[in-house]
Amino acid sequence: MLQNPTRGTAELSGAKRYTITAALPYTNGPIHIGHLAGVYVPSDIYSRYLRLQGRDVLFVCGSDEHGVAISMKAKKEGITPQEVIDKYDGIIRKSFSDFGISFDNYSRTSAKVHHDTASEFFKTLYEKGDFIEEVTEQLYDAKADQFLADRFVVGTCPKCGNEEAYGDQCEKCGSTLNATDLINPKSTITGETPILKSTKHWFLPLDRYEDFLKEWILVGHKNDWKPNVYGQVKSWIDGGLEPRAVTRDLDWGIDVPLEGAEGKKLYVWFDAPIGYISSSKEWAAREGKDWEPYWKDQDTKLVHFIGKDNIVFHCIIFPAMLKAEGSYILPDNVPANEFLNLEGNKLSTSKNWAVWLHEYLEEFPNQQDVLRYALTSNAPETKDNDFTWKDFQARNNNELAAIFGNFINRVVVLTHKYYDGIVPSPNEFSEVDEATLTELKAYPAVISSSIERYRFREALGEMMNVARLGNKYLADEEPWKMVKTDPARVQTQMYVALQIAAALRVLCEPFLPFTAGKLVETLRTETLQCNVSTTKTTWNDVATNSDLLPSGHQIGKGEILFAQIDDEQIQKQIDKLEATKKSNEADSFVAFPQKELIQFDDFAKMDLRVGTILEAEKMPKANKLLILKVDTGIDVRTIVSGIAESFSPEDIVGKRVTALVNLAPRNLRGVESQGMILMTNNAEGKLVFVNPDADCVGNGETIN
Ligand code: B3M
Ligand code: ZN
Repeated sequence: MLQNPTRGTAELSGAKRYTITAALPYTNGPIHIGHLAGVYVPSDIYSRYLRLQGRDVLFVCGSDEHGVAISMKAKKEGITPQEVIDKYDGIIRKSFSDFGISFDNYSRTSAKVHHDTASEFFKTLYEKGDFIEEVTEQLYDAKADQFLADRFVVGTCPKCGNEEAYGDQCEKCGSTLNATDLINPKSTITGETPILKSTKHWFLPLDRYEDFLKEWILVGHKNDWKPNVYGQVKSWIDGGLEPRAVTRDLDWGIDVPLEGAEGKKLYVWFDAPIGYISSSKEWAAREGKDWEPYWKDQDTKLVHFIGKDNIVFHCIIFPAMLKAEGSYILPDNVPANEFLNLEGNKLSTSKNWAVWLHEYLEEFPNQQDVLRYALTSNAPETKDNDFTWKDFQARNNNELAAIFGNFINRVVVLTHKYYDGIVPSPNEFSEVDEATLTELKAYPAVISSSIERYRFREALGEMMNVARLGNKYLADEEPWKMVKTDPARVQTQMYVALQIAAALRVLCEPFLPFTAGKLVETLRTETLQCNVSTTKTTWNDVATNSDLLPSGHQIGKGEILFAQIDDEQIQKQIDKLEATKKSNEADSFVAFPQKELIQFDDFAKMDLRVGTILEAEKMPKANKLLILKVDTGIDVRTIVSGIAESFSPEDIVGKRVTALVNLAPRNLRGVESQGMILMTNNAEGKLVFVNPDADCVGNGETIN
């Protein structure tokens, strides 16, 4: 709750316009909650908020359709890269639009405008002499007849020891790498160890930008960039920067626009960030605007929303490219988020450990705002966080429904009950009324202050405090108790409560746009003239206008904003993940390689008998061993078997087994074991008995 209304001193920057970018998703799979929480919801909150402030905003994104991630997916699915990008570009676009991510433009890097823009950019740098052209030895897969760049090669990161680092980056420590830096590299195409082969490439000499980067980031942004971002960048700069190849020997991507570079493509991380610029150009062409001020005017504030694995590209490589080109502005901030986990494990597209947005909407139709809310409340702003279905349920039931929905519902129902839905005229305000309205007016600045410092969880909490303020006001005032005895007082109370509802409709919009839309209908605020220049109430109207819903205004009936989510719905999602976990465990089982050949005589030496387990008990002080009494058909003997972690004694008494009876006896913890029970692993990797009771019985011929 607002303790100190003066803390809402948002230092609004003096920018004339804002260019906001959200990381371009690779079109090699659909979008999941990690993407939404890390990048798209925060950037959307920020953009919507600025628009409500009346600022000039350009919010762009697009599909990242080049790079090895796409080629690999195409190989895996047996389709062309073009088919891959068309499929996922469609799915991703739909998810963004379904979740209300309010891009001004969503482009694709396969678009002509992007190929042209990226080629031009490269040529400009080339002509200015900003590249080093060099023949070097690069990793090459002789079997696949291909150079191994980026995700085509994995190996051990020389910086942190992660064994699954890619040829261009270690996702664990965030370092950028050259493929030849990897220890123990392996081709992801064939599994082969690569050889070295000479090839010509163009390198961006990052070392030449060290001084500029130090001055610009380490000095200039020491206090306003998030500590996680600043810290990472500082450690790379302090560690020394090296030239980075910006071209590749690949067959999918943008052609290197130079003579003598046939067959070579631009490195995906060279072209992808330029995608922000080409998306802006596409927008400008459609809207009849000029894109250049959004990228070149010093009065523009450029903000990149990304996940932490993209920091180096947005804080070092892209700025160095922009600086080299010379006519562009640099990002004012790069508020990268940490990662979101799911039920305690890392989100993973390949392991299907994810909540996919398109699947979520099948299970929770029209409940986009619930997910947006749950993800923002728990956003990984300063550290990795965990999404759990139980938390999601609690956020909906105990917060959205119990606080926000409950307040709006009470106000709307009572207004209809007492006044047929017409906002009553207030009488004299009490001290409580005055204090409540004053507190309400302070909230826009409080929430602004959090949003402008990229603290979206905090901002969301303050927005919910407005609903709490409303609930508390109604609970303390209890208009329902005095409506008969003091109707004049109730008019004032309901008027105050309606002002809080109208403020919420504006203040919730960045976070809960669908709910805001419903409130526009319920409160019919679009019919009001609160601000001279617009028919829509803006952010600042909440702070300055005492009469957001004037007396005499007719409101609508409304609907329940947030339905309860019951245990059964949640259990279904938990079960689904449990099933994924089981299937992953089965898939990750790797069969032992075959042992070396033996001769028939070796095999014939074994005396195998079908036996029955008569008794079984645990070996004292041994976790793995069971002592079995086995009837082998020739005698009853003791066999010690290392199966105690997979079977309990009571489950196996009476079981028929295959026993090797002529194995030399061995003493195991003081018990003589006279043979061995045959066991093996089934397809799921579980230990099973070699079962003599097969359904299929042979025809009696001897095998020889
Ligand atoms: N596609 C990486 C990613 O999805 C990349 C972002 C590009 S932003 C210019 O993590
Ligand atoms: Zn690493």
